[in-house]
Amino acid sequence: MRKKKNRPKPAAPTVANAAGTAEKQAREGLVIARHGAHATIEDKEGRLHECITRRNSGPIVCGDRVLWHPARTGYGVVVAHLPRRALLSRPDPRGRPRPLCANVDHLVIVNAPSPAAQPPLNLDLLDRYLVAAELNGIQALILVNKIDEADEALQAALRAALDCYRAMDYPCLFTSAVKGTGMAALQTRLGGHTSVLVGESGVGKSSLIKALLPDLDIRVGAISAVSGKGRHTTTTTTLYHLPGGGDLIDSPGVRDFALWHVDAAALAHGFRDFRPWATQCRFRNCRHAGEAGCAVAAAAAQGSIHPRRLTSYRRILATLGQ
Ligand SMILES: Nc1nc2c(ncn2[C@@H]2O[C@H](COP(=O)(O)OP(=O)(O)OP(=O)(O)O)[C@@H](O)[C@H]2O)c(=O)[nH]1
Ligand SMILES: [Mg+2]
Ligand SMILES: [Zn+2]
Repeated sequence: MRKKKNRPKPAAPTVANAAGTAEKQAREGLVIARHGAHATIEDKEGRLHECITRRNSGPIVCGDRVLWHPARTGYGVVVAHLPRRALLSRPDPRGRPRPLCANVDHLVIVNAPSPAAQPPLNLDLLDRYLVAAELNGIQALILVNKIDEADEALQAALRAALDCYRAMDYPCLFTSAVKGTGMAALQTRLGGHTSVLVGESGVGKSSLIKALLPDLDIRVGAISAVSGKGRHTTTTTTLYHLPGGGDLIDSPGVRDFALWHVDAAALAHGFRDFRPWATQCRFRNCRHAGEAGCAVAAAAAQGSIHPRRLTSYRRILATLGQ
């Protein structure tokens, strides 16, 4: 109660979706997890509260700053979310866009080596996440986990596959969540920001969180206790505070990440390596899909753009609007 007095009241115009005047007494909180119509809210003192979300509050997602009312008994109520820096969405199993998390600065795209594949990484999925990061103004970090499972030759192949991304100034990290390799470098990268781990199921996102958070079990236990859900947090997108500063969001793995609501021009803009060339195409509305005088295709032909990136772009382009 002592701190309540000092807490600045949110000014009405900054409150998105605020309904009615009851919001005046509302407190500010952070959405730690969202599950169905419920959300786990962390208050300013770090205590967790299980809340229901109002229908008219709009989508409330992990990482949202919200206004909420504590409960006299039972559940608290989330009444509105505060303005967001970024809202990251991805399709649900039926292909409908679903907001995943808000206010993230970094998208950590986690991959694991696939020794039998050529290249030994899921670069198509990586390219799609990179476009999402570019279009949302979020920084991307490319992470290859399970490096302990890769022999020398495979590690060389992984480095080669990522060469063109490093040349585009995307940071690339190799880690082993089980052996601890690269974890200090990862911690340094994540400090002071809010980041979200994305990638296919089983690449080790939750294991990375466990490696970074020594007291994770206590935290998971606390979240489970208020939400009444089990300990398998990977079905629910959940935010964790890192001991060295910064927040890290764990999300359930998905096999695919489709880009929708994006047109050809936006998609091309999401390919950072195309930008110096895309303005030099003969036609201003060039889709870089085989048109005459395409400077992007010419750059790919002479090696200034990695040919695989153009193939990847065209593959995504063919799926837009589907
Ligand atoms: N060898 C090795 N195994 C790992 C590493 N990281 C994770 N694993 C194993 O990979 C399996 C999947 O790890 P999770 O952390 O659950 O993967 P996830 O990405 O969270 O998966 P979803 O929650 O389904 O999206 C587990 O059996 C882990 O022990 C690693 O660095 N090296
Ligand atoms: Mg997981
Ligand atoms: Zn072009």
